[in-house]
Amino acid sequence: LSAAMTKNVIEYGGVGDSEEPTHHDLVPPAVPADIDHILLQHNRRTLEDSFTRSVNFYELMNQRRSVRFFSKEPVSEKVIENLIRTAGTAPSGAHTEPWQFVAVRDPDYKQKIREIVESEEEINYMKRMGSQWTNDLRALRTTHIKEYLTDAPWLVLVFKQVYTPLPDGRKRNNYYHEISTALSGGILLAAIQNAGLVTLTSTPMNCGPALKSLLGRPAHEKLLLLLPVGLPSATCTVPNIHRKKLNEILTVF
Ligand code: IYR
Repeated sequence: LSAAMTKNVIEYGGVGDSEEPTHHDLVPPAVPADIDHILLQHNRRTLEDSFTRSVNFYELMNQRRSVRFFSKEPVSEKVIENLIRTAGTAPSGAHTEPWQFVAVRDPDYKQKIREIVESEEEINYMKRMGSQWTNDLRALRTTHIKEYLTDAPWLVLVFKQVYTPLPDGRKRNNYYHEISTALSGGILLAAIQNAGLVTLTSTPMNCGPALKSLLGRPAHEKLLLLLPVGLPSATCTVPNIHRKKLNEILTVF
């Protein structure tokens, strides 16, 4: 994310009135101002190779489905580490890298997460979502019961860091923390698909505070996504839905 972000400099001062923030008021940036610039590493592809790779990647990603029925088969921690490394390659506002991933394999933690999510989702379905929303979801056949939360070998929780606390007690504002972390989530979905694994992009409503406290996450983090990661169960089904055609999603000038 490189677009104009300079306007926020003023917000640091916190001195109000017409006083300009001084250098003394500025918290240090995530990247030091005197960092050197180096030559870009770039693998140039032939036009043919570029085309082939674009088709192949599309075909891989077009097979991604949101999966709600998981096998209990394990997935190695090394694979999870590589998926998170990949998610961490996402671009971020001012290179603040405002994300934190919590990977849960421990069955007791998974059980507690399931209890928190199911009890909130029961209220979501009964009261908070309302009849329009629950009706819009009927085709998906979802309910507040979430067996995948204890069946999947891993639950990956994606937290966005709204600010970064500095050792001196001040806070560094994380520009675009939501979209930066959402982009890392998208890259994580691609990495999961590429590894031959499946996930469900879930955003548990009203569960953030209880899950944060269960996992001991600090005040500056907010839960963005909860992804069960693993393999589909032998009897896994998905709704027979289709994607929009290219001409419905692309306009070219
Ligand atoms: N969070 C609930 C409900 C739900 C909401 C949407 I939007 C979905 O696309 C699917 C489900 C649940 O996980 O069941």
